[in-house]
Amino acid sequence: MTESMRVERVDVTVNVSHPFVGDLGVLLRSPKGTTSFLLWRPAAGALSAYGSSQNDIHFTFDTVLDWGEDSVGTWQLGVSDMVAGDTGTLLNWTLNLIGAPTSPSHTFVYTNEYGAVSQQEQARKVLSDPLGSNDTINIAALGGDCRLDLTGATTSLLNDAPLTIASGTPIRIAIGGAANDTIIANNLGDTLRGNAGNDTLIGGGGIDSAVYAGNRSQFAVTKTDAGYIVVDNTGVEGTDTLTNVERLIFADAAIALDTSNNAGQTYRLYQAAFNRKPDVAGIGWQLKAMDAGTPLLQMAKNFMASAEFQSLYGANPSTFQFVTLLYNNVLHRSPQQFETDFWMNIIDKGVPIKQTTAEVLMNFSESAENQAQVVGSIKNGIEYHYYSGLPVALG
Ligand SMILES: [Ca+2]
Ligand SMILES: [Ca+2]
Repeated sequence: MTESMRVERVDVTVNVSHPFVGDLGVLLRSPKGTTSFLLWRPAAGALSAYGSSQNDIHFTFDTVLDWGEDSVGTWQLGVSDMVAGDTGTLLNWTLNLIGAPTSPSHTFVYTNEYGAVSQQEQARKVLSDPLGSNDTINIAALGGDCRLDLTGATTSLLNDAPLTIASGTPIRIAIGGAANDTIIANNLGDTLRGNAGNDTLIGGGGIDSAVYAGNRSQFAVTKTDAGYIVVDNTGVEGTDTLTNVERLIFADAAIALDTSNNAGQTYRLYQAAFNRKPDVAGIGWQLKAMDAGTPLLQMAKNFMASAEFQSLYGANPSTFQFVTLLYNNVLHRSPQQFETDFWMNIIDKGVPIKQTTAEVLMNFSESAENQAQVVGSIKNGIEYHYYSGLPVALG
């Protein structure tokens, strides 16, 4: 299922030919993993060990166990025959999802009037949007120092007026004001824009980005023990202090700071698979997929299927050739005999453990030897092309 909706009820029509349905169980598994038992050995129980002797099932079941789940992903139907003897066939089945459109995103804009208005209308002092998604809070019009705690753990301040952002409000984008702001991200992976002033941007879980209006060349980025200091040399966007922020997005370039995690792994895999530095467009695309949850192993498989990989390794190399080329291309040396023997045993014989060639490529990529070769190139961040929009996983 590729279309997104918030599921309320699921109707499943099943058409099974079987001479003894009392043997059968039918269950549905949602993309999130919820299992609904639609049918379980009908009429079997205290009165009958065998269950119903009726023929065939052609019936529409419904379940509400998936209420509130997103529809996107693979829905699986399982039919099991728990008694030997009679056999049957699943002729066909259909799935009908009943629900509501996925919750919309909202933008909450605050101005300098908030203080006076919230004094008169107490309800305005709480920002809550439990049914929203990918919300934005925009305080760009505010002139005083502000504090935004997107987690809701502490009180936010708009100029001097308190605002509580209710825990669970799904803000993904926070836009600061003209003065010195503190913005604390939630765990959704947020985009934080401090705007003018000396801002403190504190990341949370997920991939957090700090966004600047100016070009990369006008900023000085310095690593500290706690994070990074980003100074706008033109003065327009101030001197910002960043903690736990993984990405810097300037008008003309983006820099990934997470060299120990997604960005570093993606860079190393490029270097390992293709024996070259990644191009900014290519790594930007792969990084977006990885941020969306594409596993490194899947990325290794995708890289191995590419024409560029096959031009380096041949379309169908022997295991010996493959391992030798890995040493040449990734580690830039010739393997010793014991090293080729070690990997050939793993790939061909499963000794001491079985690994596929993609797993071996991934292991070379993440090996201490490759990390040491690559660290000099990435320690100050990795430039990539920023593709806008929320991340999408690659299969
Ligand atoms: Ca600011
Ligand atoms: Ca700033």
